[in-house]
Amino acid sequence: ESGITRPKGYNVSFHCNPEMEKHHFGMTHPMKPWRLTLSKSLIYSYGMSFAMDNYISRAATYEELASFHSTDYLDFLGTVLPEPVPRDLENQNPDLKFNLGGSDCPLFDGLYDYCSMSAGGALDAARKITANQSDIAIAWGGGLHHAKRAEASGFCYINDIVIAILELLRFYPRVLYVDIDVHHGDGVEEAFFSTDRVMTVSFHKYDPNNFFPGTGALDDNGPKNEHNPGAHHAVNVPLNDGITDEQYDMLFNSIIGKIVEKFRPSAIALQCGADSLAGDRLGRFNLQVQGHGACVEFCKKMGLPLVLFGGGGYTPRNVARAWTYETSIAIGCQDNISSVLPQHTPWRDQFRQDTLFPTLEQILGEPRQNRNPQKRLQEIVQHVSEQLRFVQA
Ligand code: V1P
Ligand code: CA
Ligand code: ZN
Repeated sequence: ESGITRPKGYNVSFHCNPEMEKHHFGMTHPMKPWRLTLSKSLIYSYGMSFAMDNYISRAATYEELASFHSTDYLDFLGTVLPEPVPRDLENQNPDLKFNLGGSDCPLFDGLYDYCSMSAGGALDAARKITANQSDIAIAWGGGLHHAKRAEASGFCYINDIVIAILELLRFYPRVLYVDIDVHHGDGVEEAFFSTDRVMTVSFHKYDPNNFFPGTGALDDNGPKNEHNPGAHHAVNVPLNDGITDEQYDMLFNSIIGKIVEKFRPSAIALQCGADSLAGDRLGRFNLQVQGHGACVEFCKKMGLPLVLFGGGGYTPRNVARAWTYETSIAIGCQDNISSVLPQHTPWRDQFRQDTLFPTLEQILGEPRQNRNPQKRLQEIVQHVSEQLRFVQA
């Protein structure tokens, strides 16, 4: 009835955990796990579950988390209790252990469960890929790219992406990591700084003084000292406010195209942080659902095993639109779904407009000024091309 059919000989798996979505970071915190429920309900309303293998993912085990994280950190994460009084930005605790308990990474009820469920979904997705049972595996509950080996950072406690890529590396010689969250994918970049088996690419808003996390300059390409094989294997695409679909598409296709040609990855891990969309509560770009989705489409066209992760995204209605459209691209039904939201969509009023593709005007009223001159974007492409001369498959 919906016109959504299962693609023949092509498998998409969808990994989620409804328990994860029930956790709360605190009233004023921008990260809302509920956006996953909203996304899923839109995806199901379109009938897409009939065209994928749907899995309730398990929680990752302690041992699985320890494939990347230090046991000191995991032990502390497993025992900390929620704070009686939530902190605000002015009320920072000076003796935070592992950066836990500040305003960015608060201690909330069920924190350890939330983290292990996020990582469990990402790992399940990676394992469906390595078992050759999925061509694309989707884990919208993952994508928490800032977490470090022994430190929480920027709403991220456990780096599910690093854990999933480590799993991919057991089967594939080279993995390409691509990150379209508006923030720099610093945790994933750092985790693979000393290997040439993972190339990391992050597109992000860059302003060392005024935008989190402040890293990811164009010439930060991995430590070049001590014959590090990982040198030149970190690509950073620093951008300014207001970048548009057209510009982003040009950059993405040209950069990822060149990298796939040179690095010859055996699989792609794509972090689809939806805070790069126009109208995001924390983001600064002018991307629309179409432009964000074009990145997923481009990666799919490379014809390699693909894992899709979530990530940031602080205006839930836009997050749900983007991840729904991107799920349809994974299945290959993007041209068959209606741009009008299904009549029976739960929380339909949350979406304000009844379209999957609101215009910039509908999203923002006045679009954000574009501070990305074409000349600068050309320089970025040029820098990456030169960097790739040091990279070989
Ligand atoms: O700017 C900062 C820190 C706090 N200052 C000491 C510097 N933190 C940011 C963190 C953004 C994290 C993004 C995560 C992701 O990449 C992946 C899931 O999307 C921050 C911001 C901001 N506007 O950048 N924290 C908060 N806002 C915040 C606001 C209200 C309550 C708690 C945190
Ligand atoms: Ca990014
Ligand atoms: Zn982000």
